[in-house]
Amino acid sequence: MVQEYKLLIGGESIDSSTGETFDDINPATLENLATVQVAGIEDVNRAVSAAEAGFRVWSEVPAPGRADVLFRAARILQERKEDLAVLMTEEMGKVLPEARGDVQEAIDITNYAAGEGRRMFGDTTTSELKDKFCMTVLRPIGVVGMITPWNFPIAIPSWKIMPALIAGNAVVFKPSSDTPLLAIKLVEILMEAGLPPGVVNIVPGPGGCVGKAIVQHPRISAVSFTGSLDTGKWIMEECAKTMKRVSLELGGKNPVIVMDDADLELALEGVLWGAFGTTGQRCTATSRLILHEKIKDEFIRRLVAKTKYLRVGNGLLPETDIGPVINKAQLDKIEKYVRIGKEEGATLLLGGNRADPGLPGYFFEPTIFTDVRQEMRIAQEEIFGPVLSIITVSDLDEAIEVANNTKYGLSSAIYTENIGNAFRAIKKIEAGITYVNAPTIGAEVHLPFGGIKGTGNGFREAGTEAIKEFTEVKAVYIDYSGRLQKAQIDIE
Ligand code: UN1
Repeated sequence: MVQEYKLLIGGESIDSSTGETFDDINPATLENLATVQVAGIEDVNRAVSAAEAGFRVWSEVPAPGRADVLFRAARILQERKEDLAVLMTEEMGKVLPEARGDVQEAIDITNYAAGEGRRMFGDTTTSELKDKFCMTVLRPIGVVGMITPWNFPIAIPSWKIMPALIAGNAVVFKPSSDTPLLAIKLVEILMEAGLPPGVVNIVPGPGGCVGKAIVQHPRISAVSFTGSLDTGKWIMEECAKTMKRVSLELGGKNPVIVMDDADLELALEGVLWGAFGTTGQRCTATSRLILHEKIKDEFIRRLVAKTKYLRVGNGLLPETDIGPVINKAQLDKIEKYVRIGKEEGATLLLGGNRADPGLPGYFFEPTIFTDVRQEMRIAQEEIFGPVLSIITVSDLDEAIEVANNTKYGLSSAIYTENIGNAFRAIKKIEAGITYVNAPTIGAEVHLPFGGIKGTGNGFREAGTEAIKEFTEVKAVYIDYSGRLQKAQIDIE
């Protein structure tokens, strides 16, 4: 018997108004893990009302008290890490060690955000007038809408929810329909840790209905979204109509530059992990390899040899390196890009086909194209699968020019043993993240995460920046002179 999950609104599991459900499918085995009720517009309204009630209670809890709830939640996440990781591999497909990493990232951001409960500093500063005190304080925004993807089923919701909570906000949360279970487990853990009812509410369902209702809701004050550039643009336009704050994280076309002075073995390991880890389904995945011409032939030969050893299969098996892609639509999209790459004249060096590990799920071979020119679609568009495009350059300036020739700007990396090259890349690459001698994936939770150009709209997640994402700053002036003092006029 497959379990049916209801909506979580006002601290209770309640039936949706639509009477519809969707299946939660294991992408490796195509087994149905659960059915989940689909929320409707009426349910989003109910969730917003519950969140408003939750906000009134939660925003009055002193921040260190809010932190206690988060610290407890982090402990429960830690206790259930293995169970959650196994469930994640079943629900989303990533290999078990990576699923453990995803849960660990949630634990880390929960602890980090909880720590902010005793920080969340404002500034004190001087005044141009006598006996006047000036400072800033942070206030919560109110009810925040969150729309999250499937590729980090617990880490990305945690990046958004935990900082929002420590700052005193309430949440209406639409998880990806590919990974609703991990989202539900996360919110259940928060409630078990003592989160008052209504502070986080879950409304699963399609973006076109539930996501839209969140984005357009007049009583939601901010939206935080991770997903595609097109959807992000639409959300930003819609949020303008109700003057919502919106923070966007919209993917990338992340380059790694390998210079002729690089430690090639180190670079090989980094490229393999960056391109094919998580089956290439990270916003930060390495999708363009920019190779210095002097080491090109040798590097490609060694890369192809190593990639051939990667085993595609069920992420629960210890021998698997690459799990399935998330669903049929994604598999079709990857196939389409392989076709496009061939038509554009790139050379398919390896892979390019569906893989068959003896399971009915959605598997694709690790795929490498070379002779890629920077204007080709496979060098410009986000594929979100195990496909790597190699572009050859003759020096660092050209490498940086190629790296920057994209509408995105999330992650980037350079492999070099030359400190000058490293610093020039740090200075010139247009991206929110640059790694030196490390792959494009692997951001840590206490640093800001996000990007420029088509990747985002200026906000950053994680780190202290996350507090800015979910707070309003107020300037406070306290005049204790006992008389009217006019700024800009009564100055001495
Ligand atoms: C994402 O792919 O959207 O830096 C997030 C990384 C992970 C997070 C990726 N810590 O690759």
